[in-house]
Amino acid sequence: MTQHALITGISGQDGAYLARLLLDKGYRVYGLSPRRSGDSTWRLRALGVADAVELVYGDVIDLSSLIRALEAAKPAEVYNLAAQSFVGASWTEPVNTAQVTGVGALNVLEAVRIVDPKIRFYQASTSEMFGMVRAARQDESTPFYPRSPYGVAKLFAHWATINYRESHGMHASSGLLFNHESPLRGIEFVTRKITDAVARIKLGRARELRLGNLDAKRDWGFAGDYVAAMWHMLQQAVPDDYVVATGISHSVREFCEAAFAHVGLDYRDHVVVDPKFHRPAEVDVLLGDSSKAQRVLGWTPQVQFEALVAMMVDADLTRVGRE
Ligand code: GDR
Repeated sequence: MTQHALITGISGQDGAYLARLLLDKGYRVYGLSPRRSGDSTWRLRALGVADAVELVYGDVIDLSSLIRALEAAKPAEVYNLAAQSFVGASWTEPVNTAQVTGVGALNVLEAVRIVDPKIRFYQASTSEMFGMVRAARQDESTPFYPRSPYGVAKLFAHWATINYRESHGMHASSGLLFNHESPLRGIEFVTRKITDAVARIKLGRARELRLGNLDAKRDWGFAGDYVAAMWHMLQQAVPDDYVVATGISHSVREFCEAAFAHVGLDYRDHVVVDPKFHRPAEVDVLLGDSSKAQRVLGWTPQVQFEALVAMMVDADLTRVGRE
């Protein structure tokens, strides 16, 4: 029998990679689609899966729409990837972030409990919950200290997931994913902002790149690798929480250095620090320990930092070149 899966946030970077992975495994894939204007399927098209995915109407802030979507899709697995996911924007829209990123996850859990509590559930938790880090390397036992309205909302969703597991016996798991990037990353995130600018500068369409804190360090992996960890979590006999990371961190400055160097440029000639991009509270450094995911799920990251930077710069050179 064909397994059905429902992905919320299917129009995002992870939604597209996860849809492709599940389709390759023979799933019938449904994507929750809120009725908003704008092209929401370009990432699915980029991966060649737009026609294979069935979109069902629903919005994570509307419980009744979720119940209807679950009744229509009849999934065995639900992946909750929907969120207001840009940390920087969460200070200007904290209430919307709390509703979509926090209460939205609770709505999906509640819809699953009402429609069929045997449906397996995945919650997209995040390294942002570690915030002002309490340990040099963060693993599943590291205490949380979120530093943004986004991190606070994600923490609510994370504990709601654990609470539904413990209260209702649901197969609900959380992936504490560290930053994961790809050519499908939104332009508002620092890695894509950099690689897009590198392409524009290289091709003579721009001269400078304005950034905020160059000293922030992140543990950057490849989104295509990380969605496999999500799937593995839902194949386990028991639900649990897992850190997913590469175990290596680099500064924003190092990302700039590598991206500009890839096209023979020196980032110091083009990057300008602009206080406008500084955040009211910063997460200075994140470094994940994914030993548990490696041991239990058999998951390991495949794409290393340098290859990731090169992949993103090359994709943007092609994209900007076509414009
Ligand atoms: P992050 O990603 O906040 O870690 O969350 P982002 O790429 O936005 O920022 C990373 C770091 O770069 C610094 N920075 C800038 N960031 C942006 N966006 N724009 C700039 O101009 C700039 N200059 C410096 C930031 O201050 C920060 O320290 C991402 C999101 O995908 C979350 O949804 C996800 O949960 C986490 O990763 C894991």
